[in-house]
Amino acid sequence: HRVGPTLPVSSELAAGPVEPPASTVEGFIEAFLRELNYGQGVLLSRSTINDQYLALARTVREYLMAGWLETGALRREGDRKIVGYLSAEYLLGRQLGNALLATNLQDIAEEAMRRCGIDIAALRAQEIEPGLGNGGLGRLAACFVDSLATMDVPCIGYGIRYEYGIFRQTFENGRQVEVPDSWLALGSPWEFPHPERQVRVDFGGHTEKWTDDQGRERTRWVPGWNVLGIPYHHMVPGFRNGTVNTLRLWSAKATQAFDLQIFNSGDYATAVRAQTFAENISKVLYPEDSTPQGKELRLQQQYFFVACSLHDFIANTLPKDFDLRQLPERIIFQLNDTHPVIAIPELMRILVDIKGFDWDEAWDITRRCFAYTCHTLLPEALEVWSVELLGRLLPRHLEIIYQINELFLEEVRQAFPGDEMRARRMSIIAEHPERSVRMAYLATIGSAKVNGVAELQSQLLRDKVLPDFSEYEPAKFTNVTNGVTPRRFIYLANRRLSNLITDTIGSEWVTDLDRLRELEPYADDAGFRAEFAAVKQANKERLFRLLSVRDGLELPQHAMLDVLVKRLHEYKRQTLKLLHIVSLYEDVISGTVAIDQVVPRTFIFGAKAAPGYHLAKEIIFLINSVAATINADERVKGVLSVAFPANYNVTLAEKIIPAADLSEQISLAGKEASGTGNMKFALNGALTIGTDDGANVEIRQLVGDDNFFLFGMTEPEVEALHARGYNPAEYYESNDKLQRTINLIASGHFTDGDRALSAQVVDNLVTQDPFMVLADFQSYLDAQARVDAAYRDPERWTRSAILNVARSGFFSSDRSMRDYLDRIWLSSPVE
Ligand code: B1N
Repeated sequence: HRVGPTLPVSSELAAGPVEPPASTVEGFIEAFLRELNYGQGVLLSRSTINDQYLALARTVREYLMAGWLETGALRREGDRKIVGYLSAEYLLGRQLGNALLATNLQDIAEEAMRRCGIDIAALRAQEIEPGLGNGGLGRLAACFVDSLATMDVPCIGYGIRYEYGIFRQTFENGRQVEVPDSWLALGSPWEFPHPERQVRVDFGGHTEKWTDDQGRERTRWVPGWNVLGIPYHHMVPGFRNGTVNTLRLWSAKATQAFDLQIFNSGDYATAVRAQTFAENISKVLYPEDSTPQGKELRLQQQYFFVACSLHDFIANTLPKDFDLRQLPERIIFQLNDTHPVIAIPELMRILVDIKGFDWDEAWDITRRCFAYTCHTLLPEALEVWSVELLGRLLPRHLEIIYQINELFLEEVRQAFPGDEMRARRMSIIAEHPERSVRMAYLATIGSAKVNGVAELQSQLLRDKVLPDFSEYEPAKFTNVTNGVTPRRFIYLANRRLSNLITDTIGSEWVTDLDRLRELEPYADDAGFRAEFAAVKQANKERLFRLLSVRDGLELPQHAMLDVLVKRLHEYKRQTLKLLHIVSLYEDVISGTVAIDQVVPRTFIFGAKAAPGYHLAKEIIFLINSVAATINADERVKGVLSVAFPANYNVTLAEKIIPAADLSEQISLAGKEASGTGNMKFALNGALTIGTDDGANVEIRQLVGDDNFFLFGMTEPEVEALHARGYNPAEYYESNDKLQRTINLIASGHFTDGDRALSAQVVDNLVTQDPFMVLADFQSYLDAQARVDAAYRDPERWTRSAILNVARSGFFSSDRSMRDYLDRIWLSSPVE
């Protein structure tokens, strides 16, 4: 079971400091102490937890090193097509546990640490997760690179090494306060900087025409300023297969030009400010999930990492004499939403301006090198860049975009003579409210394939977001439903369930998740159900211990755990959950329902709001206010509890999800592109209460209606209601329970009598309610009543939970990767 594959580079590879076949506890201790003494420079007796964590991390990564070097050599020497995953976000989560899992060193490392007098759990807890993403989109990228390594598919993940990832959320008096995330502060043992492989990236300036020696008119870009990109490499280990792919994250550094200014200008302070300006590019992750702000620095980030990545691939990864006409046979750049779409004009610039290709040939190559994934349905989430900004920052790219547009619209006019409206609709350039570039259109025109991330969204993408384009090139459009990695989200996060599954059906499921089907018959086995329920209970107790230490929360041990964790956004409707909680509470305190008739529930929220999203922050405050009031009210003590632990992130998700009984997936139909939390919950044996939205649709189809609590309007019903004219006040007026619920909130009951503190959320619901919370309220309550009834029958509930696990194997990101390979990466491009 050696970790490395067969050694093509063995002649170059020194004997490992830890020989994997000799992976023994003694060997591990020796390697660990060597790292501690000679790497970290401390004696065990003097070492801090951080010293020990760093030494352990460096020990584990040594076991991956041979595989990494070999995988790299194989990729460079071979001629297999490589996936270049271009993503502005990677929400990786902690690395230590995953590296131990990939190398199968968990038990050895634990025992080795024990013999050194160290609790490995404390070292795990020392790691600050790299939070280089906002939510689902960034986590998806991390799951995808995990699956590609596990499937031994050549992949380089390209992204940005933000110095500060997603902010750390704290609460002060119930209000969100953002703290910078200094994830690098204590040292980061998982990254390998390569300053010698720096890449120069240009910005600004102007363009010029010139004539080459063949008499052809050419254009060159005369940039105004530049920065350097320094690559930091991360290992992406496959699951015990010896493959270790690479994640290459770029960090911005000022160039010599800035240093020279320091000497020449005499204005030292200005020159240093200029340097800071350059290095700002990779300073911080923009914390907006789904709503781009159109900020100049963000466009700089996008071009910065894309320019570095294309250069890196063409100049450093391909052989020196590579014929670029063959580029589409060697690379497919997958565009993770529109954030990296400036790569399309960048490749055109490289081919035409630098390599001297004719436009048509360059365009033919370019279109076959890119594929575009759209992750949204919200119109406000579609990125546009003002022509003014783009022209100032990237003048040559703007010219190229205009040229692409002109030629494309010529084609459209030929295909639809006289249909000028259509040509205008399909133009990459929007004229209103200001002249700007529609990045989703550029992505669609410049890619071989376009995909959505769940069946419903892919259909709506074709019908509503890009209808003219799907009519024009129907074969270009496809779907790949999202998935999640079973390694992190089952094996690592839920060891108890993993052991139960492996004891029952063997261990193949870890890399072949459809095998979970074999659990189906055990749903009817009372003994298995008891073991399954015991796993769930143990996971709850583990979570409660954590929340007690981490957040000072004391929660009842035996209530239904009802969980809503995801970014705070109106369309995700955290307020609908809040209305449900308040209605249950109101039933009790008004004497409508006796307390012993209430199914005990503990509600868990986890959500970060974008710092500038005012209403989202008001909703957070209201959730905290309701939580404080309900938790302090003796009338519902032990029956209704609300917990909102701060700073929901991957690490906390790994503890919460395995403990959940009920998964809340309650977005307004037609708004959530896919969701991926929904899949993680189902795979960990939670039942879903959800709308017909995103991947919920597919979850319900697979697990069956009996094992899923469906509620709410369908997408066509939502559309119809919009068309009729939605008036939330009608629902408020006509539904007594809704009225009492909202009135209790509006009365100031949860805000120390201060009505103003809940007014913004309440007014918005009653007068605007853009995501139709009130329209779905009754249906949601009815479904929650069905949840209660089901939960009252523990055998029935556990049976459903087991069937959720057994039937959710489809949602492995390994399956997503197979679909990308079949439908996009290895399929012949559309004509
Ligand atoms: O991408 C996830 C989906 O499962 C979610 O449904 C979807 O909301 C999410 C701009 C986004 N879409 N768009 C973003 C993130 C950051 C940003 O700056 C947009 N995130 C999603 C994975 O497919």
